[in-house]
Amino acid sequence: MNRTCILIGAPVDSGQRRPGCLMGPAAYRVAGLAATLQGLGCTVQDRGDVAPAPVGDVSCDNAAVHHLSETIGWTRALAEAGQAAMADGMPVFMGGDHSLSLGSVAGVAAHAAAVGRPLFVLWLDAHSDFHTPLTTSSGNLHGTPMAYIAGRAGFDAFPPFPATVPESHICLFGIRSVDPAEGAALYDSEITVCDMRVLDEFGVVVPLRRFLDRVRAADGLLHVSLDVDFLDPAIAPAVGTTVPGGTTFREAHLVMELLHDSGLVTSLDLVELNPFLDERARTAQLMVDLCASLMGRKVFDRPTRGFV
Ligand code: B3U
Ligand code: MN
Ligand code: MN
Repeated sequence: MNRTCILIGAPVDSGQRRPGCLMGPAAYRVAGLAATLQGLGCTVQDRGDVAPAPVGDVSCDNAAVHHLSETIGWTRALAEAGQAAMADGMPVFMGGDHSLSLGSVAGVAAHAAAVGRPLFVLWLDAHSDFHTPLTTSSGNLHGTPMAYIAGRAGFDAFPPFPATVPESHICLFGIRSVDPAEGAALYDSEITVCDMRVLDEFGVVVPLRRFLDRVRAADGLLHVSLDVDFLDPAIAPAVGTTVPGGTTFREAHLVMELLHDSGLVTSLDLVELNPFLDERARTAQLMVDLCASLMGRKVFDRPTRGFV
């Protein structure tokens, strides 16, 4: 794993209707993300906050969609910042709502194509975010990035996605809220869906290792997109769209620890934190601690004896 972390602030609030995610990057900085990563031996570069590229008026055939131009502006700017950061280390996109991944993953995909390596995406989320701008009924574009990444039609107003990620390279993990239009499209796809039923039955370890084995076998790059609502709302209240039955504190840390051990992660999104809804910054702190587990924080660092 590249131990130069490039922090990119993405104060995106245009992908949903509850203001507050724009405070996310500031919350991560105040919660000490940079110092935490440095404490683990990482080199950290904070590139400050990205601003959306100017985009004129754009429309689409679904009247429910809101803030389309602004979201396209973020997509352009974040794709550029993301591609540049990939050349220098491991970008950590501090969101911002999940529409930021329209740009972050576009940038990462452009880099992957340029270096000739396949890109894999692990989506840690309660939601599948598999709407297109034409199928969303909420009109919230944070429900669309996975469809953009997978190359679904309906994104005519957006920059063409640089290199579509094959469905077999995508794993949705922790899913427990899928709208009918998303479900129908997902059903017909090759995307791996580890919903909560799967995680309840098999735990997080077996399904995650299976996916990571595929990434390793293909010598792939791995982008991880961590939505706060992957976590159970009882431990992570600072999110606009809480869905009960999420992953526990220990499951979430174990996922991060397994990702660390794999050494495969090359970029990361931290999305949907709404600090205005937090309780004494506990969600921001938990997200920082999960990043620490991803970058190798261990409770007790000695080879396990007798258990594995
Ligand atoms: N699928 C719903 C709900 C949703 C998606 N992502 C979040 N919420 N965070 C929608 O509005 O597209
Ligand atoms: Mn999401
Ligand atoms: Mn979500």
